[in-house]
Amino acid sequence: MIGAATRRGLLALAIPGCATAQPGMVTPPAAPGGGLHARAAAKGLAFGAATSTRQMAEPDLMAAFLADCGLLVAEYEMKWAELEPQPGNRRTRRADQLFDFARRNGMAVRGHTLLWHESEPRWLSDLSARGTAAAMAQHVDATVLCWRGQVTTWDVVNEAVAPEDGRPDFLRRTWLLNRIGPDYLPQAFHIARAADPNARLAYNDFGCEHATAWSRRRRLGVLGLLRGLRQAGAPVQVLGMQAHLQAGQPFEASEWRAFLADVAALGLTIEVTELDVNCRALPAAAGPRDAAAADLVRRFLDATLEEPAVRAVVTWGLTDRHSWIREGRLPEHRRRDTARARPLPYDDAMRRKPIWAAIAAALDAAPPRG
Ligand code: 9MR
Repeated sequence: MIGAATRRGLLALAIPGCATAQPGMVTPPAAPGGGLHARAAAKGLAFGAATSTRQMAEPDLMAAFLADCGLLVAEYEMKWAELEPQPGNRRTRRADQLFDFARRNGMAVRGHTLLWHESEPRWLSDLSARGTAAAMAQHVDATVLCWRGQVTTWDVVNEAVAPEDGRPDFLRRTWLLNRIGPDYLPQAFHIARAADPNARLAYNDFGCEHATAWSRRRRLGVLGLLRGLRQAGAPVQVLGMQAHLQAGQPFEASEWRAFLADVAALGLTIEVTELDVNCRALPAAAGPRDAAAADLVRRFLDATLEEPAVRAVVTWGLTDRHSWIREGRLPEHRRRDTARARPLPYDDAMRRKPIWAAIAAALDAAPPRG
């Protein structure tokens, strides 16, 4: 199926769940040595990417997705504000489309994300402390039950650490924390576990990867949170590391490996969940920029995949055409020149970039999992 779909030229193949081919859309030629998921699977790993119902209307993108991904993550469709814009009025149509696509194409689905301060529905702020706790419990329970048996790993809580918020435990001062207290964290894990005994349950966070004082504080916060969850008997099994890498910032393999070993020593597995590269600090010319971004990805993945507890690599999108970095919502993503961000494995025309080759080479070099 993939071989036919990946011939260069107009995409003539109907991809389930996608619009028909449009003139000018090309698909990448089959990769010698296989797609990224095949290379990952050969080592006992999974490879996948975030995508969205919007992206499913682009056949050339979905052909690459089929060729490279064994794991699908919804970029926004499974977040609380999307699922329950009005209290009690749940809508799952868009997320279900992604599940259908994954099922038809034999892909696993990561659940992203049950609780995240940036995706809380607005109506939550009208609730009392008790109402907030009840709404949280209801949301986690209903969402996990809805796709019970269909999600390999759930990001139960996303980005709960923020040392800059000034708490001694480094927890982020979110609505849930302020209303319920730190106990909202173990509660969420227990509710998710009861709703699906077989899904793996993850804590997911960003900003831990670099050899900077900022990252080091974030790592302390994450380790503290994981230890606290374990002490509370919460069923956390996976640490998701987003890996929004920053070109120009130092990366030290030994320091990063020591952190991963600390996490593994807690009995957790690790998944790379949102890999991409912010190249704002790199020159505008695409050639050198892509080479430097790929070098960072290679060094990061080589160090990461040496840790046997690491089980999956997921990129936050597949093509530069669709990336949150291009949206430029964060000041640190905005370039001083007019060059557009190039954070992902494929370029705008769905040609494989050096980042793709770096991921492929790192997967090929990874020690096999037991
Ligand atoms: O990339 C996602 C963007 O399209 C959405 O509008 C946004 C809000 O749902 O979320 C973005 O994804 C975030 C992810 O869920 C958590 N880590 C940071 C990602 C970038 O903001």
